[in-house]
Amino acid sequence: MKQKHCILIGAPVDCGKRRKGCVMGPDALRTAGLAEAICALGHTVEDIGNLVPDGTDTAPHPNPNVYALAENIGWTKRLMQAGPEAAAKGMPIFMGGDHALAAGSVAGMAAYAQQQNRPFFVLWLDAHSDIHTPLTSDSGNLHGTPMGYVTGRSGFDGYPPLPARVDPAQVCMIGLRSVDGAERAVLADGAAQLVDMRRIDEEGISAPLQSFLQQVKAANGMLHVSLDVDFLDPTIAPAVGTTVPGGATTREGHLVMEILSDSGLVTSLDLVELNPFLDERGRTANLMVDLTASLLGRRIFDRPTRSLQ
Ligand code: 6HN
Ligand code: MN
Ligand code: MN
Ligand code: MN
Repeated sequence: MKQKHCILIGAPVDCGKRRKGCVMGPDALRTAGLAEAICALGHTVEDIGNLVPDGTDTAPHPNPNVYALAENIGWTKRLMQAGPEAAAKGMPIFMGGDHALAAGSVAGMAAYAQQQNRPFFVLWLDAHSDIHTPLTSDSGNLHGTPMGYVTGRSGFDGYPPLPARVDPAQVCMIGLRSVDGAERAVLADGAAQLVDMRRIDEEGISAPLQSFLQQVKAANGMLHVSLDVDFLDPTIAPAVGTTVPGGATTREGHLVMEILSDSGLVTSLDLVELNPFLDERGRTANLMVDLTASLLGRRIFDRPTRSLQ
């Protein structure tokens, strides 16, 4: 594949939910050898270190369950700025940190695509749709809201205005198996492409992904991939606070990444929700690194093998 310059952005966001540990995510990905794995594929890597959130004050929120609103807004502002800066130099890889970081990473990359006059697409690999607003979230955990923010839902008072709204028709979510009632209600308009685990079981993971990528390619779009650890089955990826049984297998995960790699369409990536405190001897961190390597061109064989006729 074409050589890339990858910019690793440490985003130790741990305020998107109450259970602590994602603060260690960027360092676990470093320890698992993310930069080395990317370099071994012939790309160049620049690790800009860990960012800190902007300072923000907020008034009390009408939903009393909302957790750490000011810190979440501060991270959103910081990452919204960091993404386009990195994108001007190479391919941003946001090392989370929990999924609240995607409010900033996705909004920033959408703004960058708009500057480039290119349509913007998001592939959301997750057990969850994360399309709540702070008002509809029962848990009050804002890692359940980044999709709501970037698609322009109301209820994000105090957040920075969106420079470019993400069109739900340009979003594909794969791996869904835990979607709350209020989320089903917004997704019911059918705009976003929703690939739940049943569909993956029945049709395979390749066909729905390929059809989404056709859409990206035809539009000459930029594509942001947001990979939540809980997209994967908890038996292979235990290091996440929101495990849901029945997730993607090791091969389904790699196949998605290999197909993305072949497409050459991915322009930015989130690696989120890794909680190293919950890991077993680094296996989840290692798997996230291996999946990133597949996305960046690692192959079992150089050319696809074909079965004998
Ligand atoms: N994640 N829907 C649940 C909630 O609390 O709103 C779970 C959110 C999970 C968030 O996957 O990043
Ligand atoms: Mn998520
Ligand atoms: Mn999730
Ligand atoms: Mn399955």
